[in-house]
Amino acid sequence: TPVIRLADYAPPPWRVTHVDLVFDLDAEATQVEATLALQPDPARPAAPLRLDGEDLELLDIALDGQPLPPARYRVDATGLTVLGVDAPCLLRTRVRIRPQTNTRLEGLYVSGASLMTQCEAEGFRRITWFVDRPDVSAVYTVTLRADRTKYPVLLSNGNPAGAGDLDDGHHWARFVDPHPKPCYLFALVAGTLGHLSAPFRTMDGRDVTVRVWAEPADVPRCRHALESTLRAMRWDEKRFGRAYDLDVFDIVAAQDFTMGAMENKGLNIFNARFILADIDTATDADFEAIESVIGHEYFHNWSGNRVTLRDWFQLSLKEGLTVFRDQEFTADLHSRAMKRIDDVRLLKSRQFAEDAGPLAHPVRPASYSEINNFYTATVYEKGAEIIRMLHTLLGELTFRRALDLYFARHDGGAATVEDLLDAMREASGRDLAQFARWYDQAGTPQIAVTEAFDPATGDYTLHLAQHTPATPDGSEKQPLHLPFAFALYDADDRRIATPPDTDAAQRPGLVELTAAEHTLRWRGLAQRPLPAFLQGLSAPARLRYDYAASDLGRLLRIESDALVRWECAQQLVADAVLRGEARPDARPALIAALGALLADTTLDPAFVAECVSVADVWSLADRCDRIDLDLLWREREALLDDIAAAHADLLAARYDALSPAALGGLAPACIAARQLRNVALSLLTRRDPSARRAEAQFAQANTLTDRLAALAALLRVDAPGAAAALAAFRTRHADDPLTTDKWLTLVVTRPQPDAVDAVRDILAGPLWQPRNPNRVRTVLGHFARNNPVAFHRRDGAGYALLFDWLPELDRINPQVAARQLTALEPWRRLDADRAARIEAHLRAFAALPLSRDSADVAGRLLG
Ligand code: B3K
Ligand code: ZN
Repeated sequence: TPVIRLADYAPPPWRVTHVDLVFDLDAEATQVEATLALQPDPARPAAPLRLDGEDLELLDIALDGQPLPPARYRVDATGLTVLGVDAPCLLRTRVRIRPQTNTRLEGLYVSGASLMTQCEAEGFRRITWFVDRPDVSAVYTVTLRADRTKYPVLLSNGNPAGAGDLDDGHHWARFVDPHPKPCYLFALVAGTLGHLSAPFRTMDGRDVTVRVWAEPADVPRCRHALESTLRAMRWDEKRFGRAYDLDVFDIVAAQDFTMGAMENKGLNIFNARFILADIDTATDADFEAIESVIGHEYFHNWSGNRVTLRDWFQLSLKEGLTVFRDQEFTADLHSRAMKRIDDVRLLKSRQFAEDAGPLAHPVRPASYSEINNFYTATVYEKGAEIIRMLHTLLGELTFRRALDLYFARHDGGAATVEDLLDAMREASGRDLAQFARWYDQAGTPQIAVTEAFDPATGDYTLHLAQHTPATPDGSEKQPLHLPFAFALYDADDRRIATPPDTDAAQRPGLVELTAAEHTLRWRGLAQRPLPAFLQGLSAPARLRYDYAASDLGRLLRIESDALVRWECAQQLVADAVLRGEARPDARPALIAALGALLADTTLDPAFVAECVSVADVWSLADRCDRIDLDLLWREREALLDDIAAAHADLLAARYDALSPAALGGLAPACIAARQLRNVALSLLTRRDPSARRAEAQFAQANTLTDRLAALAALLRVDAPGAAAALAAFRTRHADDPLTTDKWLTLVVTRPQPDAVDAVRDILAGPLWQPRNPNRVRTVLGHFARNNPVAFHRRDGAGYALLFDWLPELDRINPQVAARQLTALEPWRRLDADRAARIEAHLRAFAALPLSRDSADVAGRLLG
């Protein structure tokens, strides 16, 4: 397959400036008439006119109003070439496309009774011939025509510009989008949909109608999404000075959607799971995720749409920046400390692992064969960390000025990472040349800290050495420019304010590392201080510093930064599980620290819950060169048993005391209470084979959060009431696909080897819907990622289930299939037996005729 390289970028030889689209919509066969105003690049007048197009059936074609004879054009599998044109012209094509058979869910497809589109990254070429690249922006006029009964609601980007009836039961609606946009932001929706709406007046006085659309039965569950949208619109005005720019803003829920959501201009289309919520069908985490994804897609209106990308290599320019913006949105509205812990957990469990494995790539990759495989934790989450470091280096005010400059300068244009860094440099006067390496160098830097203390002189030195391990691209690693936050505590737990002597640039509590090594030196300290590093995770780096267990316990008590406190708990857990013999004091220190946290009712229960939740096996495995899965699982289970035993009374007391709040509604205090109470329940149930508490909670639960937590606890210990509870849950929610996915998740992640049989039964039954991405992610994705005991069963029965389905899934939806493969990322570090089984499957799979998506991932996994 051809490899596309960043170094080969060239501007488009032809541009489209205006687009007029007329759709005759029908699930079976839709006709698309496209009139494109085309302009050659004056610098390259002789370049052939080549348009991208896939799976299009040509009906007719005309140039400047004249039918084009066959000798003047050529159609092949990837596009259309028009011969003999070298001046601005109008090209009109009419094609037939088939939404019903479009199982890839790229381009125009059917979900339920609706028609809808997904064009990013390269789906528009499955709708009509076009210059399908992000640096070609055009103004669109779109006319939709469809059967009025089947498709009463018609939506597209921009402002409504007329609607009416046609003969024979059809109707039409027209939309004009005044903002030039690349075709990946095109969208249309046609269906029988209901909506909730609210008015919004922007800070510059524009009246906007905001609407959230869903299938009629689901409309009551759109309230939270609508309110989240209004919050996001207001917040972006306040925090970033960004206002909305159309008269309508529509968001549509789709049950069949390959990703989470899509920021199409003025018409966001969402996976229904990031829209639909009520207290009975969505968990507390779902509510928060919905608000965050709504924010994310809305924030793209500036970071992505008004300023878009020059090419797909710049993907993180919109994604990293927009993730940073959505993280700040949640942090400003809720608990900043808890949000950071959540984000760092995701970064470390997904992105650090990706950066350390066969799929590692720079935030801005140098090449790709399938761009859809680069919507990764690295591009998104590490990309957001890069923006966060810029925010740290520049400070809020300068950072905001830099972003204002970036938006003003590139509004309506297609930008690069350099453009963003230039704005940051100009607004701050800082040299960011070395900082730019973050975009092009793969791998997570490690910062090894060693210390020396001389009691005679009170001299204390910290030696900081950064090193980025090798990645599959074999590139040589350079030192990175990174903000390194730190604190020293004296014997009375007070922070030492004296700045160190160092050659590194510094400000209070932070040094900027630029060289491979730096030394920080203090003089005349009374005792060896206790250091804390990387507060708030000031850089996406791994810290190597050999803390004594007692110091971790102390830091967990005294440190002001919640993230570092949480990291101390994580380190104690890792030491107890992975280095139990070398570190016999880690376990008692952890248990004591957790006891102190559980006993302290002045702390945010959500924070205590985060500290008491023991990291999953993959997060622990991330710290190991070789992964002994069986040992990891056993040791982790033993630790959980020890914690449960040591704190049985405390956990029960907290459980009971938190119950009134936990049974309240959706207020933050109630959510936090449920979080800690459910961690307590899970531990308490380990010691109570009859699982009475879990059964009672299941029966009394008035939230999905509590019902699911109780059910999970019952299943984990195979409690006598587990089967009945599982059946009751199923009956209660049988009609709703999203809640059915929750139920299936519990079934496929039940940590018992015979969960394989349950997965096999599901795959043979009516709940298995391989064309629905959510269902595939639920059944195979959760099984492969979150059930190490069953999926990685020694006899290979788990792997066989995945690979039985992958070839078919790849024919249905390549993006979804390729994504499932990434669950095998750590395979080479597993024991020889497991690795050999997986390798055999991977090789057999890679030998099949595959999509570009799956061939690419399988190839890179095999290295
Ligand atoms: N930009 C979309 C993702 C599109 C994925 C294409 N395979 C959602 C987002 O990040 O906002
Ligand atoms: Zn995004």
